[in-house]
Amino acid sequence: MAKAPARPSAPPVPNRERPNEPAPFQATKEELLDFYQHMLLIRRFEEKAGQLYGLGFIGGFCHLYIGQEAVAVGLQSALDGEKDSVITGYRDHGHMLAYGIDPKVIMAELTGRAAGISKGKGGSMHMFSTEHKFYGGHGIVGAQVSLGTGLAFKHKYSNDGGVCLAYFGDGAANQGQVYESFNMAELWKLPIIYVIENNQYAMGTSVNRASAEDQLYRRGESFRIPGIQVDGMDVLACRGAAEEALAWVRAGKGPIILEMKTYRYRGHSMSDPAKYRSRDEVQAVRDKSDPIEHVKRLLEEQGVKEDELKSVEQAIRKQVNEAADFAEQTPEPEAGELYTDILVESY
Ligand SMILES: Cc1ncc(C[n+]2csc(CCOP(=O)(O)OP(=O)(O)O)c2C)c(N)n1
Ligand SMILES: [Mg+2]
Repeated sequence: MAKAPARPSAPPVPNRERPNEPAPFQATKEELLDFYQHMLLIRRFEEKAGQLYGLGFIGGFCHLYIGQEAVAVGLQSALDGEKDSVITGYRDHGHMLAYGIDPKVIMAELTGRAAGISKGKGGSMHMFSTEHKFYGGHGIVGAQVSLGTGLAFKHKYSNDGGVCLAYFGDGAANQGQVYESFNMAELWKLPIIYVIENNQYAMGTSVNRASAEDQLYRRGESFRIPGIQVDGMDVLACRGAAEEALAWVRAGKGPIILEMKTYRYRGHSMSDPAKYRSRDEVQAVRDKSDPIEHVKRLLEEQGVKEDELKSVEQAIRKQVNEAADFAEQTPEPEAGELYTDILVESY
């Protein structure tokens, strides 16, 4: 067979600028305490939500964020609340709590009450707070990536200086619309941080079984989008990475990917029997890298006494119990609410 003529060699790839390797955030004692409080609030809130689900107070789906607390708390603590927007999937309670939104209105949303943040009509997966520029809460895997790209387009179009933080999972990272969004975002240098919360599983499928390229921070390479892999169990590493990514995007350099290596301790949702991994696997992660224990140790090293940490814990338990009582007692929406907040048009 005749040999194919040699192809002209490809032009050399020009040196492209890379983001700096993020340094861990240097937190003051007050900042560390603040991280600790937010993460512990998410943990206790989610435990309580799990209990209320078991008691039948919460219907439908309920996906808990236990184990992943450092990601939302670390990243969102770096945002400018006046300008920046956030969007995520259905595992969204933690992202709302990280904003400091009242746990009462989040819990009341879970129990489908009129006082809930989406008037009791969204439930666990569809929480919104436009006041905080938090655009959901989405049940369709990967949908938030293209919607988030739209939010970033809006930031750029109206020149408002904002950046969108679009979270999605390791499973969602295999969806087609993610890559259409990447292409457009890089082409138009949109101000967006794509945050892949790699919690190692998409329902019952481990990332290694589902992903040909399991180093997810590299998923933007063919679109020239840089990526950084981050220890998502370390809130200081998360915050440090957020600072670096925000500096990149705010400088007009376009999108960036953060792959947060994390782990979910509970099942995919409350109805997951979790037969695809062993208890030992979960326990080993808890023992070795629990994000809250990590910060607790740092606080102790800074001289914070056990009593002080105990009183933080007590205050949070009280806050969560009050949220649960409120969510059980406050009324359900009026039937007439079925006809509000809906779009009726012909196309
Ligand atoms: C388009 C679409 N396909 C499938 C599903 C069903 N589904 C819900 S969650 C999920 C797994 C997603 O996993 P991942 O992106 O890793 O997020 P995690 O649940 O781990 O946070 C799937 C397949 C869905 N909701 N939407
Ligand atoms: Mg996952």
